[in-house]
Amino acid sequence: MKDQLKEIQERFLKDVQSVKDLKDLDTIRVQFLGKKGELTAALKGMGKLTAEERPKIGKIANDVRESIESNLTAQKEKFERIKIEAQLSMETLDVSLPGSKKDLGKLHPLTKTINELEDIFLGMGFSIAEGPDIEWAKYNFDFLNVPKEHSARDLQDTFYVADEIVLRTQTSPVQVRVMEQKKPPLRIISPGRVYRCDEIDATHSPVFHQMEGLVIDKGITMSDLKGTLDLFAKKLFGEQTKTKFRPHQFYFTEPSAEMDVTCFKCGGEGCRVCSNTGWIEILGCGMVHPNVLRDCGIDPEVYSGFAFGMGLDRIALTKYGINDLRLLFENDLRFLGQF
Ligand code: 2NM
Repeated sequence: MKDQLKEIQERFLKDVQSVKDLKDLDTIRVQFLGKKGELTAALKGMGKLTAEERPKIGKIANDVRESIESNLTAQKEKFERIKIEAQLSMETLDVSLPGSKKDLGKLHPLTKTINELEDIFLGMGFSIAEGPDIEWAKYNFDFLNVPKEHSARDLQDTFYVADEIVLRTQTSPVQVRVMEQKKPPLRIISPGRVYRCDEIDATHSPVFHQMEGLVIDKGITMSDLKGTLDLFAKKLFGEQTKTKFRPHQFYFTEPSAEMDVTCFKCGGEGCRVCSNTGWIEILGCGMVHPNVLRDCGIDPEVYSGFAFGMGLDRIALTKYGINDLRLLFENDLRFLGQF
């Protein structure tokens, strides 16, 4: 029986050499140590031994079992290490390889323009006011001193949603709403989308963007208007920029003017950007009409104010040297990615 045990141990040592992986190893474990394994089968013969032989053979059997078990454990650790090493070498990161490029998002030139103008006016103490795109006709026209017979109110020029409801044609109704709700002093700008019945071409779109501004306090004069807007022009186009105010007419302001700035490209010499005039028209402005103040609940005997409005799309086109308004709305990333 002693020989039988030795033979099992030797055969195990020989067989285990051909084991190639953890699965083979488990098969061989079951074959030698399992319930129906070779060692178990051999030990069944123990009953036939004499009392003298039994402890000796028992010890040998235990030694054989322990030697097989420790061998199996060592093999198991070896195969697990090999597996991990193979995995590590496969998953090695080569930091010298070029990375995979990600496309970064960019701000739309119009958004950049709006942000820049907002920053300038926030820096001068203005706050931003917003209101609905779908607006009461009375806020869009009546409160702004636009007479009933004015052509701007026509179906030809304005999108009507219902009888007395329009898509706002300017952002002035936002300012009317603020004047109604808040007491002066007021210093606000209202950027936003506006709508007019226009055919689309290089300079027109039925949807475009405006920013209007309003300042109301005791003792506000045309000099405040000119000083504020001249400073704005210098911040937007550079210190060297000069401004020029030409008389104009709006229903909601009196007197009214349009402001031109010297061309930021040629400095006034005349070039493609300014159509050889040396000047670029930027905005309309004026002193808020007493009728507008009164209708909005502000006493024109106590308060006065100035207002202005500008087309953001046109300013974006000028600033970024774009020659067609439609490019701003077509969302072609090959175009928008350039700015
Ligand atoms: C412009 C030109 C001149 C203007 C007037 C007002 C209000 F509400 F105070 F009457 N808001 N915006 C205004 C004045 C707008 O846009 C070319």
